[in-house]
This record gives sequence, C-alpha cells and structure tokens, in this order.
Amino acid sequence: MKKRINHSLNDFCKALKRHDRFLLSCHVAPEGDAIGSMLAMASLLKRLGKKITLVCDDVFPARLPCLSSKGWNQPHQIKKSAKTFEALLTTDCPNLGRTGHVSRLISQDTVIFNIDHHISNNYFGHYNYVCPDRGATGEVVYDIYEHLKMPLTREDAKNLYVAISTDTGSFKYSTTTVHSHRVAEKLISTGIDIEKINEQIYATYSLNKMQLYSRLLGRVKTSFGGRVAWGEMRQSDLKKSGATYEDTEGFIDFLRYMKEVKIVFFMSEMNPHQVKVSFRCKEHYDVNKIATHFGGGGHRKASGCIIDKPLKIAEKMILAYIQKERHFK
Ligand SMILES: [Mn+2]
Repeated sequence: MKKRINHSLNDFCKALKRHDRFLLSCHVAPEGDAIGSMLAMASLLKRLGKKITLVCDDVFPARLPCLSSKGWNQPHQIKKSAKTFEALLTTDCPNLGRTGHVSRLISQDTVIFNIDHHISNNYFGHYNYVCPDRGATGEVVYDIYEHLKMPLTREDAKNLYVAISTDTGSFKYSTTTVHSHRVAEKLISTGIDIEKINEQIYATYSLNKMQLYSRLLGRVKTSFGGRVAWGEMRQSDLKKSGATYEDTEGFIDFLRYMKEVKIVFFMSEMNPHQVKVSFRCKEHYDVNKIATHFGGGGHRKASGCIIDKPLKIAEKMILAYIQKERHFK
C-alpha cells in the first residue's frame, strides 16, 4: 500500500502527463462543483492529447441545464474492460466509495488521480491534489490550468464558474476566499455571460415547487427565543403540490434567512417511520455534533442524519437534544 500523501501541484501535473487513457469520474448525487470540475478536467486532458471517458454512478441532474451532459456515462453503459483505462481521475470525492460503482471499472493497475477540497479527504489516490482551503474543487482545477498554462475556453470558464458559484453559495459562504474571487475574475474575463448562467442555476423553480414551498413556509416554527427554527415536509405535501423530493433541496436556506436564527433544521418524511434531517447554523454553533448524536454527520455548519421515528417524535428528540446541550441559556 502506497503511503497516503498530498502531492505538490508540480508533481501532480507531471504525473498527469505520463498517462494517456483516462476515466474521469465524480461522486454520486453529483452537483455543480463535482460536474463542472470534471468537465473542465476533461477539456484540459483532451488538449494534452489524452483519451478520456466520463462516468458517474447517477443520471445527469436535470437542474443543471447550464452544464453539458454530452459524453455522460453511467457505469453499466461502459463495456470496455478495466485495462482500457490507464488512469482514473476523480473530482470532488473525499473517498473512492463516493464514486459508487465506478470502482468496478478499474483494476489494481489503474493509477488514481484525486482532485478535491474536502477536509475529510482520505488521500485514496496514487496522486492526490487536495486543497481544503479552497471553497470549491473548481478552484483547485483552476490552479491546475494555471500551472499548465492552459488557456481557458469560454466553456471551461463556464464549467468552473458553475462549480465555484454553487459550492460557495454564490460567493456567500465562509469558505469563500480572496482566491475564489480572483479565480472568478479570470473566468468572467473570458466573456462568459454570468447573468444567463446564474439564471440557469438559480431561477429554475417550477410552479409545483413554489406551491410546495408555500406549504412548507406556512409551517415553519421557532423556539429558544427565535434562535432555533425548523420545518418539515410530509409525504402528503409532495402529493398535494405535485412537486418532487428533489424540489425540497435548498428549502433549508429559507430558514437560515431568518434574522435571529442560529440553528435550523429541516425534516423530510421518507416514510411514516423514517425522517431525513438536515441541519445548518451560523456563527460558532456546531451542527455536526447534533447530527453525529443521531448517527449522521457532516461539517460544522452543514450536517444531516436519518432518524428512524415518525416526524413528531423526531422533532421532539432533536429539540430535547438542543435543550440538553444548553446551546441556549
Ligand atoms: Mn465541492
């Protein structure tokens, strides 16, 4: 077993040049950063004369029409043998397991390249370029472009802009740095239409989704003097609004927009005996601790868990835990 280390940008790029046939992958449930970074790396490798194949163990998300789904494969669509690929390059994956069934397409001889920004990355690659101080994997990919002096096409710039904008919450999260903005400057300088891109990313709600949100907003509750806010989605809300489960993604942000709030959570009823919970917080609060208590996990400011109880009981358990931990006097 090779020692797990992070490589310098120079060593990582030199190693990239030594291989020719690449399989590129990102994580399951792919989002803007995973896909935008993968597409930008595909473009770079092609221009270095490499053969590339894209694979992801999921369908291309319909909510990202600004990114190209051209050449997107799921593992079962790839008939070639593992020997076809000399190398696997992953973007935005903290561990190899996050690629799902992609690992079945490679052999022990496959050289793995790991590009990421998660602090939890376990350096699973033979070559790792992991930068936890970057707000998005897209920023890490930009550094690779710059190091190799590879000019950015508008398509590359768009892919990286989507990656960085989505992962930094439109340059609002605490992970946003001077570097994020410097990279954005370079991307926008290529002449990409950021008004159009931002509309394609964010102005995507259907009327059904609006009607779902109106139901959910009507039931938002607060406690601890307004410092904790929460909401819930019942299965009947989906039926009545005609929205899908995916439409609830992002609803938790509305809770965070409340002025006094410090900790928020959103409960989705998966079935009458199971609830999926997401947590977010502001300032010094730590919702990773709450999610971990209930068998889940995540980051300090964003976490989640699954509680095998009905909605009402899960709600009581979470509030009791927040009370017990004396988050608020
Ligand atoms: Mn990311």
